[in-house]
Amino acid sequence: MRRRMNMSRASSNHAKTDEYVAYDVEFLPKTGGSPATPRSRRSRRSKKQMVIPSFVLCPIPAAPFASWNQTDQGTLKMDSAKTEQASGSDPILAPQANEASQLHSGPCNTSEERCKDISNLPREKAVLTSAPNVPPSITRNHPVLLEVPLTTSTKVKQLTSQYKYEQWNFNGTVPGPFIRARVGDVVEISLTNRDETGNPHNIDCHAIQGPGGGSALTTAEEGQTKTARVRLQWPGLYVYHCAAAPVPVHIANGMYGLMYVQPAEGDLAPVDREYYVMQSEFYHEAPEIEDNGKPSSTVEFSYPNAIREEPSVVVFNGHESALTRDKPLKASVDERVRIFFGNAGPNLTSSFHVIGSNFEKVYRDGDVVSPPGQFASTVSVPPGGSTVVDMKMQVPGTYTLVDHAIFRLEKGAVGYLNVAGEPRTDIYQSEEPPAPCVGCKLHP
Ligand SMILES: [Cu+2]
Repeated sequence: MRRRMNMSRASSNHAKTDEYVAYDVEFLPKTGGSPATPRSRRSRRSKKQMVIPSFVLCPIPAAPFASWNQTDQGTLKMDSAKTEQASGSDPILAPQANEASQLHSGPCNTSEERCKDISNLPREKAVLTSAPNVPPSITRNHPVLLEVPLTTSTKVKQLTSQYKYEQWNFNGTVPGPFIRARVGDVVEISLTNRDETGNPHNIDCHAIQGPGGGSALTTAEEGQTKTARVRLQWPGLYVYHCAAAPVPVHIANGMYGLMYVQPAEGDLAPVDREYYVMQSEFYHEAPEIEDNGKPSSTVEFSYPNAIREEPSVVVFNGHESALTRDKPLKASVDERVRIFFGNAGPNLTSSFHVIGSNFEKVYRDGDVVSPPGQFASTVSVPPGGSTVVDMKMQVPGTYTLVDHAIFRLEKGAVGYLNVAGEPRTDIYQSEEPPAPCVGCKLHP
């Protein structure tokens, strides 16, 4: 079943009808089933019926490259025949003069000329890494057209030691790939939707300036590829996520990742190791009882639990054992470790802490321009937010990544950083050998 809904009629706040375009309500299932898990194969088997409130529909106007003029009534009206030239930018954060000349090699007064200008940039393929790995620092001193191919699909993964869950993903992983770029780059995002359940997907990146953060340009139906070019103007660590309707469901199912935009000049000081860690929650129903009378090993998304903000699972890097059994972080004594940390939420604020260490530097909110905080122990990271922390590892052993809202440990929010090296009895000693408590998840 395919229905179109005019958003101006969907909300009483939108009095006029011609300022908003029609939207496909693609999440509605073809043949009954749960609207909260659109066109999911598992959802079609579910007996539960859920209703999505109208506020989760995506209110993002289309055609963001066109001009939008304010009417006498104060609403926005699209004028596709006109575009405006970019206004002046901050000389500290923007590309330097020689780089700017590469971006704008001549008069650039129309959209067509600006596009031509972008196409003159040298092309480069982005190095994309899956968590916990981070692409190497960018050393070039000029902007490029940076190719970022993204593919969306679904995959049933072992979410906890008990349950599997069908995650929705970018490039086959949750979280999606770490994207590293540089201020001045024009990122060419090509989003190919290979989700066989029929859901549309897109990308809203918090580094992107423009309506919807790129989502209106990249919404791709099953089998489609959508391409957008976006100029990165400001440095920082930014969350990206899918923003196809219903947005909360796409995020809750795993569609998010991080983009780090290096400053054009003066990137963060080099460290020995850089890691990518992303916290998120999953909301699932109790397992259904199979025909054999046993509970299913696969659980399904729970809209009621999500709207009550009561997650079943809180994890780092997409599943319970991502940073414990599967791939603990590693370092050696005297090394500096940097963690690019993101919180996808969708609901909980993280109190990120590494037990036994201390953040020698903390770039709060992913702000790498302001002076960092120093020697902080716990940093608050909201949903959709990020932070960068640097640690100097001094004593060998296992350090534990947690959300210091510590009961979340029982929901899976734990990761390990194993540090090798010689003991440092000058700063950490006892006459007794270390004796971690039995069964402790925090101090293995
Ligand atoms: Cu999506």
